[in-house]
Amino acid sequence: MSHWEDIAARVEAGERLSAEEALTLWQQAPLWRLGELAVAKKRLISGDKVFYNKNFHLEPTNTCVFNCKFCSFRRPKGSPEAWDMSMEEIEQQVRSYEGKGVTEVHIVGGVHPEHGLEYYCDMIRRVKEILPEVAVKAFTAIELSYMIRKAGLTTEQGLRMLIEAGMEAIPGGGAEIFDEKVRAQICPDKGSTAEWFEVHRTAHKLGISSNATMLYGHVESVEHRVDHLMRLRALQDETSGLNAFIPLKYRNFGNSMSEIGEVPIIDDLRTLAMSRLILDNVPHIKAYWVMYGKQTTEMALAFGADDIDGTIDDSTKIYSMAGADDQRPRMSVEEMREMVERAGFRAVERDTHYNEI
Ligand code: V47
Repeated sequence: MSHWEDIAARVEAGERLSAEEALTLWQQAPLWRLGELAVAKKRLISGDKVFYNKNFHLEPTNTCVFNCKFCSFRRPKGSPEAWDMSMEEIEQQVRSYEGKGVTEVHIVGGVHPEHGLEYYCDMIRRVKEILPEVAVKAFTAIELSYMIRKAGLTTEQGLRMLIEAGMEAIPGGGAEIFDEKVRAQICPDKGSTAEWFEVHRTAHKLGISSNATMLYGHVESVEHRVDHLMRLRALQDETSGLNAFIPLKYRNFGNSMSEIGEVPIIDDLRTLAMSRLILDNVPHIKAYWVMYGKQTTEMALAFGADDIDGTIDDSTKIYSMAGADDQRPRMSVEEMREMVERAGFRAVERDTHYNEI
């Protein structure tokens, strides 16, 4: 097997990493060298730009038919901490963003046992009625697969209905770790890896772009992370439909895997850099500030990330419930711009499709 320095030189020459080479680089190269390689790759794609957007999340329910061990957000139906927003409550939240200049609403929640596809189409239509200029990036592949299957439709038929209602993009959640054995350990009853790929592949075929995530830092090995990224690279070779990849660090507060602890920041930075290097065909690597916290996000910009996500405006609870630093996450445009500029890049506002605003 080659030494990591030979592999690094080949990456610099523009060669694609094999799984074996990626593993060697991940495990053996010093952190500074991974940062150097990843920033060089990032600069070929997005130059000196780092993107942010003006967005908010809508989390209609935290009741879920699945019981993932890493999840701190889910509450069983009937629990005093469970919620299931009415359409009026949803409309009220959406109306509070009228005139605020947001360009995206990210809708995800638990997979509710009772709601059907029509309900979700209606939700999207109502959002679009209030904020017609805002892009709806909605539902993880796992939510989509469940609601479409329940309606007795094929993935293509179900996605067509949601697109018709106004869905414009699909977020990256639900990917967790694609290795089936690890998935069986951390989320045994959840929708499968095959379902995740079926939804994203079909969406891309219908002209809908999507993101992809990876939940790391729990029971998986570096080999599993490389495998996850390789599967995404193969999908992207086939469809070119992925906009961004988002590594999600396992946060351990308030869930049934808490005893595992959290990985150190060095692991976060190596994972970001290696994601950039392996996914040579995915344009954007997002350092989701809500999950990392602001300080790690700033560091992430020296390891190949070119997106920090958005204003959020205290509209998501997934990470605050899992122990993230910001219990009421929000960032002003000025704060995001300063963060990017302090790291030596140029802050650029983008829309959901990475058009510059
Ligand atoms: O799929 C749940 C993760 C995801 C925990 O596409 C956890 O732009 C860490 O996918 N520790 C949902 N992670 C969030 C998501 C996302 C976030 C931001 C932007 C985008 C995008 C997508 O959150 C889940 C799961 O992997 N998650 N619990 C936890 N304790």
